[in-house]
Order: sequence, then structure tokens, then C-alpha cells
Amino acid sequence: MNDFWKQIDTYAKQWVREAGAMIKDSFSKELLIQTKSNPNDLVTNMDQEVEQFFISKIKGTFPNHRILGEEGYGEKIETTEGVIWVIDPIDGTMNFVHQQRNFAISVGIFENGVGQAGFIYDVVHDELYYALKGHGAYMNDIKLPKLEPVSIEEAVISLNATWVTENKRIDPSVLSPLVRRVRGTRSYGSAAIELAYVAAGRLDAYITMRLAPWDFAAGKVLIEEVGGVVTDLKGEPLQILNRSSLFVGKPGLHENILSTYLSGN
Ligand code: 2AM
Ligand code: CA
Repeated sequence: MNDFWKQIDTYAKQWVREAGAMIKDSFSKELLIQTKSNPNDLVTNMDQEVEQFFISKIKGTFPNHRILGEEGYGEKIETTEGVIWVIDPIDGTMNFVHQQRNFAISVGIFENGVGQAGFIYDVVHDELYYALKGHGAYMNDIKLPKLEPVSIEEAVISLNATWVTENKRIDPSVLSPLVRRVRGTRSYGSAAIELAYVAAGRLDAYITMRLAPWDFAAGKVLIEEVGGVVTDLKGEPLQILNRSSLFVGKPGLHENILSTYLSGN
């Protein structure tokens, strides 16, 4: 690993853990909760404070780097050149508000459009998942093994139950047989956690209809580093600055589900 990425790795881990401590401290304080695009789209003062914390740290240390953040304190970014930090200060805000668990900080770092580093911190479980492209993926200090193929019958996949009954993107009659055939389904309510779990082999695949770059930036780096496959629902590569559907999974399983259930949608 060259010194530039070693330095980024050291700072990113330090800031993610500091931000996690800020979030933990907030559990004993009153939270200010507002809604964004609809009554179920929540934002709290902590989402905003944590994003501002990252921006001040990154700008103070790497003034040439650009930042794209969920809460909009970063910049308007239209091109992928240079180093871009893609940040979700709290992914799974509804879980944060309702459960005080099952949320994560997600930080993906891209250089000229290529994902180079990913950090997903499950604050409550104190699990930091991270990867540097070409240097392996880890959960805390444990190296994550390469993902091995698994059959559809043995797979535990993650998806949101509502999509099986109503869905603008995929005819629900497509997802129902898949749900019946797999070993089990799960839904955690935080894309970052679900992506980290695929990287760690706890989930075999994850399907979601619409995510923003800050939801998947870090997870994409993590999953690709352990040999998983990251595409949209059509099997096309993700555009890192665009919203997208997402389908990630173990090698082999991804191809099987795509060709048997998703192609043609
Ligand atoms: P959030 O908690 O940061 O908003 C829930 O299924 C997952 O999808 C969470 O990761 C959530 O991120 C994300 N999400 C919810 N609504 C979304 C939307 N309209 N666009 C993109 N991502 C969304
Ligand atoms: Ca998010």
C-alpha cells in the first residue's frame, strides 16, 4: 500500500471511530428529528453533525479532496476525477431513531471513478468493516475470506418485504418464486450493514430497488475486494455518482439469480 492510501486509511478509521463515539454519546441526549422527502424519510441533528464533522476533518487534512454526503453539506459533484469521499453519516436513520441499533457510518473513497477504500462502521456492535482495493477486506482485525459460490437453495438473501408485494421496478411475481426457493430472507433496514454482511459472508446476496451513491459507495469496495459481484438489477455496472437499483452477491449465485429471475425486467 503506498503512503498516500496508508495515510487516508489511518485518518478514515480514526474519524469513523470518533464519529461513532459522537453518535453513542447522543443516545443519552434528546434527538431532533425532522422529515425530508416524505414522512418516513427521517433526518436527525446527528446525521447533520456527523456529516459536518467529516467535512471539517477531510477539508482540514486533504483540501483538494471533494466530498459527496447524504445531508448535502458536501459539494455538487458532476465528474469523477480526483479523490472523492462519499459519505453517509448515518445509514439506517429510521433504525437509529426507532431502535438505537442496526445503523452504520459509511465512507467510500474513489479516485478517478475507481473505488479505492471503503469503511462501514456498525457503531453499536463496534464492528468496523473496511477494505483497500488490492489489500483485502477486514472486520476489525479479522481478514474476511474470499466469497465462495453457493446454490440458490442454500442462500440467505436480503431484501425489503414490501417489494415482493408491490413494486414499480420488478413485477412482484418475479421476486416471489425467488423468495420461496432460497433458504431464508432477511431485512436489516440499512444498506451499508447489508452490504457489509454480504462482504462478511453473513448474507449471500442483497437486492434493493433504489439506493443513492452514499448508501453503496463503501459496500461496493468491500464486496469487490472479497470477490463478490456488484451490479444494478439488470446486471450492469454501477455509476458511482448516480442513484441506482442494486444487486450484489456471491460469485455464481449472482449470475444464477440474474439469469433465472432478474433478466428480462
Ligand atoms: P438512510 O437510512 O440513510 O436513508 C433502507 O432500506 C435503506 O435504504 C437505508 O440504507 C436507507 O438509507 C436507504 N434509503 C431509504 N430511502 C431511500 C431513497 N429514497 N433513496 C436512496 N436510499 C434510500
Ligand atoms: Ca443512507
